[in-house]
Amino acid sequence: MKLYYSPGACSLSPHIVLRELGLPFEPVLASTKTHKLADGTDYYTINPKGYVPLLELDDGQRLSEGPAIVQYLADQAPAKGLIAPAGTMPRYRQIEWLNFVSTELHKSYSPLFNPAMPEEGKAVFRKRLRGRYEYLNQQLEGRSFLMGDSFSVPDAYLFTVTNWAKVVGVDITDLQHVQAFMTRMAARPGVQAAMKAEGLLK
Ligand SMILES: N[C@@H](CCC(=O)N[C@@H](CS)C(=O)NCC(=O)O)C(=O)O
Repeated sequence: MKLYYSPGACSLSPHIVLRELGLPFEPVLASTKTHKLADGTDYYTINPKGYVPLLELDDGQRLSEGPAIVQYLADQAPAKGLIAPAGTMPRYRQIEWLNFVSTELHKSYSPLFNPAMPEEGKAVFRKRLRGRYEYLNQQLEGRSFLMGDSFSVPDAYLFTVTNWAKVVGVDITDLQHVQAFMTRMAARPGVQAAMKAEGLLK
């Protein structure tokens, strides 16, 4: 498999999942700024949507959208326990979290990275994110991970987007359960391996 990624972008989430699962894959850098690969290939010819992540399977099929990719990956190695079996209530809870991270967090961060967004607009999204993190802080009280005691795919996605808070000025430093979650995640070997491979850690 190939994972098209950009350092520190939302593609870090499937990257973490691949490392946690120990599946063989080739990381391929795709710039979110130039939309080109290192060899100059136009990334739009690979993913017409132009964004990362994109997973290319061994049979050549290409799968986009982070929440779909992490579920696909975790389903390849069910014994690792990163996703609940399809049709069970825990699976729907994981999809519920993936959707929350995607639509309530990830896509509220996006305007904060957009130089065309005026400061007043950014303030609206910072406030919105702060509210979502206050909810998350309550949810994480007494839990190591989103699903309870064990790490699963929505945790990789939550960790990935929450790393952006300090970059774009969303102050969540006082939310102790969110901070404890981030510390716990950062200590995982799979997370460290993905971050090192992306040049985010020495
Ligand atoms: N709906 C997509 C969104 C992915 C996305 O927002 N990717 C960003 C990086 S975090 C990107 O590649 N932006 C560059 C672009 O849109 O051209 C998903 O959930 O996978």
